[in-house]
Amino acid sequence: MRVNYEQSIALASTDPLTGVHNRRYLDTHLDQLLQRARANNKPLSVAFCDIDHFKRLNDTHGHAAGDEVLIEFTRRLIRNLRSHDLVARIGGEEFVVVMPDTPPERARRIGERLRQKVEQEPFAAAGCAPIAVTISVGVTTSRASDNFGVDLVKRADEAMYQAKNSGRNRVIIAPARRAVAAERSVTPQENDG
Ligand code: GH3
Ligand code: MG
Ligand code: MG
Repeated sequence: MRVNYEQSIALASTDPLTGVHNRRYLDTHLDQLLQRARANNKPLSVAFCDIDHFKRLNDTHGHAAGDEVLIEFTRRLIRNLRSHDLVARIGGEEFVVVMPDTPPERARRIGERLRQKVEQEPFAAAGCAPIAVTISVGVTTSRASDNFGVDLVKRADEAMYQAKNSGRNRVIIAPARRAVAAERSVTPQENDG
């Protein structure tokens, strides 16, 4: 009975197509990862990856080929990440990678490596010629002002959207902070003086 219970928990938190975590798993674990990072005074980074023109890929090669691309893409993600990084499929062709103990520059390099690993080698799908695939990636690192894990995901998503707008197949780092927030952050020091 215990095994069945654990199996059903695992199923409820796993994406059936790719075998990585699903959005529900991410939602229930990300806050904890952020709190732990904070308690240990370590940076937590998030990469939001979205496959470029995936609808067109489906239209051109068929939905089954699209599924194969999703599976192979997940393999490449996992192969190029550490075992304690968290990978979740949160939408059709949208994946979130959570990287504990990862400062901004390393997060950028990892995002760039993932982008290259997708672009460099075309994807195989049954009955299709090799398929060229690219991804757009948004990257961010935890800040003192982040209260919830979703704050990081939202910022990484916005950076990913910038990557789409600036031509796709690229990695964009979320800007340091908004101008208004920057102004506010100097106010207490001015008051101190
Ligand atoms: P962009 O470059 O702006 O990201 O464009 P896009 O076409 O990748 O994005 P859009 O959101 O327009 O399309 C996503 C497509 O993903 C549409 C949907 O049919 C497809 N999709 C969603 N889930 C699955 C799935 O499980 N399998 C397959 N094969 N396709 C899926
Ligand atoms: Mg897409
Ligand atoms: Mg998308």
